[in-house]
Amino acid sequence: MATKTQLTAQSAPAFQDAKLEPVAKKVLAGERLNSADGLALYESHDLLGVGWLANFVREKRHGNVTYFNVNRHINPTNVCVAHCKLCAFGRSPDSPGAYTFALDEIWQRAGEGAAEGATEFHIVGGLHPDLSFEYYLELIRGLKQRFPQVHLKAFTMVEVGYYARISKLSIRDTLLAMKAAGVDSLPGGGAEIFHPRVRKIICDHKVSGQMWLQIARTAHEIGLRSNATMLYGHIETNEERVDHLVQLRDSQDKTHGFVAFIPLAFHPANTGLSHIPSPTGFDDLKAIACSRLLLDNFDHIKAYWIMLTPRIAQVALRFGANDLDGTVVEEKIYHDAGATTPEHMTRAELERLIRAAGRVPVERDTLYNPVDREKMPIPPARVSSRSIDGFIPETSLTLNI
Ligand code: V47
Repeated sequence: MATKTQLTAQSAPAFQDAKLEPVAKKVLAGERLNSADGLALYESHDLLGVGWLANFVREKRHGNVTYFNVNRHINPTNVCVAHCKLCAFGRSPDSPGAYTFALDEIWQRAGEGAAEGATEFHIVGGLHPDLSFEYYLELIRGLKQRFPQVHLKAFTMVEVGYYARISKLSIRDTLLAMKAAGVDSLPGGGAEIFHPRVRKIICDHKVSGQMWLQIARTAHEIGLRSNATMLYGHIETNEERVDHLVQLRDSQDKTHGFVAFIPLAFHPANTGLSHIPSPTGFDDLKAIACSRLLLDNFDHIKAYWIMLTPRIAQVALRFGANDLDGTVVEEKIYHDAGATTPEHMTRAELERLIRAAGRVPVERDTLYNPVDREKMPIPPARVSSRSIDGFIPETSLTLNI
């Protein structure tokens, strides 16, 4: 059963870490934190103290409500010219395991998602050297035509930057063409850590941090909202994490275009950084809590269960997160990097995790409008009835390019 929200400034705990006291004062007074406060939070070992503060802010904003969505991830290709050290998903065109889906195959996979009641397709892929911008626009047009009821959250700022380059269009015109084709919003990937020192090592050939922010700003200006992420737990310092969050917050002050923030835990297996140990549970909960506290102008902080594990993601619902993300189905980016979580969670499983944390599950669409299944064309009984055990991968209709 969901507990009543009861955190008040008066019920603040005595912090084990005295450095948290001045930060707590600001949080309880609703004041904005500065970079030094952010650093104090990241450097503190008083995880329960940091978590209490994040939960205080979370409950003030959302009470007990916790969101999830019914979505499907689609990765059109894993062929990628960027060769980022952080990534285990991208392949050279002739490498074993390289794939590129034909458009028909993408639409067929999407059709299965739509039949299961997905309200969102989350579409990201590699930077393919031979696919034209027109392929991606056709992909989107085809999805919109076939599944007009499904929100298309497609292509990261990194992909947008690449399409602009190959099509010789400005960023704005690239985004306008995507929007005209049917893109509804953009996912938050590719942000990694904005600081150039880190980017040079983990993703040297990606757009710069400043370019990522500029593309997001342009998307927001033309009416496309987006998410934002931060990849943590590799070579970045606490200062660089705080810098990343503060830059996102500054950008949000200007556009108010970011919908949700998702801290992404680095998975080192099969990457060029496989010698780095995975982030710990402590790191994961700290990442959720610090983002909730520093990003005071972001409504939603997602605990993405695929990368956190369902157990940590559930606990994160009391450390600042108010969303578990979705049913997903077929996740490749983390699983190529050694994730051992399932690739699919049913709606019932997500609701159970949320309820067991004393929260109230609310199904949402991509923009956090509550979903009323009774009013949808898909009968509620069909929604996500398959569990991971019953999941049957389709035969591959891979296009060789
Ligand atoms: O951009 C790549 C990251 C991102 C690894 O917007 C890795 O709703 C960990 O952005 N270990 C893609 N992370 C995932 C993403 C996302 C996920 C869920 C929801 C949303 C949203 C966005 O994954 C990439 C990169 O930052 N990534 N490789 C790795 N080895």
